[in-house]
Amino acid sequence: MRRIRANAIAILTVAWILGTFYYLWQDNKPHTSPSSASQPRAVGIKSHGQKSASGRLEIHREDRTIPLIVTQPSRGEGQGQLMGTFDEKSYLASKQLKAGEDPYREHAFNLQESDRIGSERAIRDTRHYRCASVNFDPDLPPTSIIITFHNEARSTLLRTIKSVLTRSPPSLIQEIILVDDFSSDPEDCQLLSQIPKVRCLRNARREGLIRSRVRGAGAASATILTFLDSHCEVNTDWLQPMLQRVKEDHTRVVSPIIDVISLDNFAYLAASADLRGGFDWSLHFKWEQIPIEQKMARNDPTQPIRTPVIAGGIFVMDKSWFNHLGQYDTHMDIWGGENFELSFRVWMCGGSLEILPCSRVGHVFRKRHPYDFPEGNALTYIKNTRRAAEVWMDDYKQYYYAARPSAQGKAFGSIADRLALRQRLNCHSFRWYLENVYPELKIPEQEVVFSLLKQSGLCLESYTSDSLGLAECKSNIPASQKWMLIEPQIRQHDLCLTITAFTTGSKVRMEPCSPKESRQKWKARGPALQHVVSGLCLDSQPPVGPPVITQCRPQLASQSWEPQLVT
Ligand code: LR7
Ligand code: MN
Repeated sequence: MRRIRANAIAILTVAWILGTFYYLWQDNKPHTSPSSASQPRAVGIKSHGQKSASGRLEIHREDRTIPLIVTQPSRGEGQGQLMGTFDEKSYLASKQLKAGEDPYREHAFNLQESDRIGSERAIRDTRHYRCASVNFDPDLPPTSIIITFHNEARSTLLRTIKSVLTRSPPSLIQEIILVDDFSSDPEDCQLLSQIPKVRCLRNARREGLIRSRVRGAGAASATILTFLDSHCEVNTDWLQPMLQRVKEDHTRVVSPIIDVISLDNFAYLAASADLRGGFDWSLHFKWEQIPIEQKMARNDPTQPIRTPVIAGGIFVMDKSWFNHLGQYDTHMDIWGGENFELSFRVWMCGGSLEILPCSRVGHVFRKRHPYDFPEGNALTYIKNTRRAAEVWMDDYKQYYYAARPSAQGKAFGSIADRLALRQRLNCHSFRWYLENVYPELKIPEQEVVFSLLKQSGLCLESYTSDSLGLAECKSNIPASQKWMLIEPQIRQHDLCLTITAFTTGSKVRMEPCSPKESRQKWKARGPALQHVVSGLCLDSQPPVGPPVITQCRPQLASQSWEPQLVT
């Protein structure tokens, strides 16, 4: 009897243990990739990090259980092979923080923490669990990784490089090109070239990230370029989804979801998978929710997300497509604006931009720039964004100037070569971009100001499109006497004051407005209205029949047009 009881207890115990294992295995299944099924799990935190409109980082946390996947060096590559003769300890030791030194001072993040956590650590696989079962072509093309930096901390730079080497299939990394943008210590870069595949280019003077990237891209030997900031940490299988999309269509420019590495404690936090890149009219980048219709249509969370703009620092692009589209605007300095210029150009000239949710890369978001801007931060940002607006935004640039009045009158250099590029590539208009790529960007309500155009007590009036002339100013002002003076156009609804030829004596009539029509461009010259291209002025002579354009003599009564606001 006792034996039977003992047996029963033993059987029950075994069944309980098996049951517990089965339960755990079931629970584990949907979250865990086949390669990581044997890895430990732990409680983690899911968070959403984004830069707010004010440029501050906002982190929203939501406690949740997420599998911890310890990402190991790729199979077959030992540490020794990966790092070659590079001596990590001495590289890091020579730049240790001194006792009592402010750990945020030099890099605007907590250097002490970055140094402490080491160059290699376990981070959570922050992808949706379905990403682990997505398949990629076995023959994806290798890529050149380009990292530009100016006075980056050694520990963050090394972590960026090491995570690339340990978390990418080695065959896909052709090389890592470091462009040292004239950092104070040339050894920051030089010593790293002891790591196999790592090359170091040093600028002879400070160029800024835009020209540095162009230099790096020029030196790249792979057919695909991958750009990274110098304080990143790539996550499990980050590279394959991006190479796959670019391999399938070389005009795609793709970005990962950019996870947040805390600038205080260097915790790796998952960003929301429902965000895309957007901006406001002042050309300030912001993360925004995917529009609700698109969100509803997304039944597969591994699908790419179309994005109007990319954040700028982390993306993959075919090298010949990068060259074909004109690389970057190399007249942009130091930092800022190049992501808009590239994004507008890619969309408007035949490509597309996507964020791939199955690719995750962590980035240390900071609240201030830790480096100097030789021309000043504000002026540089204005110069760069003004160039982007002037080349790509057509008449919509007026909203940029309205949102950033300080940009008016600031020098931005010649844009002739970029305009020629746009012409040569036969790119779409900015209006096309707004209608097809970013219809959610609200066009500001135009403050319509009407004005009378008075001459010797009479008012300019349009009767029909062909018939204009001076008439008695009516107290109950008719639409035919109200003019909108929106430089360079003189409008009535969608009709514009248009010259019929460029020679003196040519008649003036009303024609449908078109932003490109040079016959409709006017500017004020004293009391006169001068046609920009011909240089001739609006003249009410002959008094009968439509006005004409004649040699400018603003002192003539027949060329004097006094605007009077209609209130
Ligand atoms: O003079 C310089 N030379 C450089 O090489 C100044 C900077 N740099 C390097 C710098 O070391 C870093 O590697 O350029 C890179 C970007 O500079 P950060 O990290 O100081 O700026 P950021 O993270 O705010 O930059 C974001 O916006 C920039 C606009 O010009 C670039 O597009 C950055 O690449 C971009 N970073 C990202 O998109 C990562 C995600 C952040 C967001 C949003
Ligand atoms: Mn950065």
